[in-house]
Amino acid sequence: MVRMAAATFESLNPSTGEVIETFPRSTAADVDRAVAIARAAWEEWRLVPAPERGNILFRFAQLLEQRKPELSDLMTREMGKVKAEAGGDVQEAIDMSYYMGGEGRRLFGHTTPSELRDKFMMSVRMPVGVVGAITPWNFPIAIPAWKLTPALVCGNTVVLKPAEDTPLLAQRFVELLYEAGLPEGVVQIVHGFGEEAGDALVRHPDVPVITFTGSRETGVLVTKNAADELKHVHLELGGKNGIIVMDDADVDLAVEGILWSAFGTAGQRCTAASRVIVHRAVYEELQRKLVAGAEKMRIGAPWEDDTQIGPVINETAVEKIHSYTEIGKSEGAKLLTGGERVEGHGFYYRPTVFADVDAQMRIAQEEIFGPTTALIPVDSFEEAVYAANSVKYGLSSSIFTRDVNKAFKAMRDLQTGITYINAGTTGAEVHLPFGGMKQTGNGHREAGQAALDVFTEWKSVYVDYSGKLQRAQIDNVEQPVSDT
Ligand code: UN1
Repeated sequence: MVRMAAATFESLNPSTGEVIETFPRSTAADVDRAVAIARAAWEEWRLVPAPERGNILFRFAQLLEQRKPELSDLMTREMGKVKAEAGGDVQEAIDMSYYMGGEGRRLFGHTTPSELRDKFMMSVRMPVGVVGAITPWNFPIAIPAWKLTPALVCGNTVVLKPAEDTPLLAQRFVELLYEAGLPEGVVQIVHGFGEEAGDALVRHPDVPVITFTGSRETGVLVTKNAADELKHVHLELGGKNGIIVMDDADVDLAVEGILWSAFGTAGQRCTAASRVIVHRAVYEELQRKLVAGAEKMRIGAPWEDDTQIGPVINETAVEKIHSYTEIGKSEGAKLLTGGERVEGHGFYYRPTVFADVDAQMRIAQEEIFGPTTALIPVDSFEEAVYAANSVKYGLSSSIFTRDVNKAFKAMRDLQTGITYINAGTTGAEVHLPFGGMKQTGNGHREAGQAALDVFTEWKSVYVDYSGKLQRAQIDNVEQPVSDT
């Protein structure tokens, strides 16, 4: 573990503002040391049989299961997620660790016949080297698992730079990996800030893979700064996810889905429903029920059993969310409820609903990352799909309808990496690809089999056992007869 930096920073409890723990602020020199250790460890780790690497992940999953109560409790304090959701976050890491542990006995490649006699062909996945993983605070256990477990089972070593808001959870995560039997040096952690430790990792010549989850703006910087070394860059960026509610929808079910997707995790999911595109035939009814539901949600300390909405991550987040309330008002949208911080300790913001929003307004275009959602009225299915697609992001989408034809058209036409039918925009499971189209990413996916592509290089192997030189594309093809 790299703990050599002189400067420090504090991790705060977002409900109270109290200091949880002080962490070293890693520098470029710390990153250098961490990479050197991970690079040296790679020489041996890449040779450990993949099923053995998978067994370590199974033990890690078991340890996460045992420690789920204490990790969830710590998450309510360091990140502010409410209890049930904190449990879900840890569970997602457990699921992913079991899933990727199983990959140790798969990691399938292909075999295929050769065009030549007595020749064998196959493709295999090879580890790439040291992976630089930069993770966000909003899923402080799940997302490190999404990135580290596939990286490790594929035979890579890792330098992890967790978000500066949740360093203690990341530290615990890495400790548990070692407790599970990970050999020394295979995972290194550096702490601190993107401009310092993060950037040093992104530019480091001995880190051929960068996996980053965070904002679109930082994703662009990561891409540029990794370009000189032509790294593999995997990006999981923002969303402006829309729920479509059609005139034939079960409105009560839709309202439940919206409340959960828009205000769960205080709206701080990249999959959060920050837009609701509503057919005018149900617009009044939906507004009424949604506002009633939002105003009933219990705001409070996240570690208390009945709290539904906890704090947002820090003061900067409260200010950003509130600035969008002001933007929405100035754009002429109608504030139905919320729109203010909760007075007292901590970083709390009320669930906020804007109505009469035009799809082009800034509150309908830009990622707010807080408990704010925008209702956009439409007159038809076609208009709804057009509005849903009118953003630069493409992570998640959903439609509430009882019409199977509309459901299938939506599955085809919504330009997002994830589409839900009759459910909100959140709740992805670990064994399907997770990620977005358009500017939510750069074409890669986490989770499921797709994640393996980020952390491996394909190698194609040809074995000729004919005992003679055989030239593909030539010796087995009849040559044209020349006239001369
Ligand atoms: C994120 O917000 O970065 O589908 C991830 C979901 C969760 C993961 C969200 N399983 O909402």
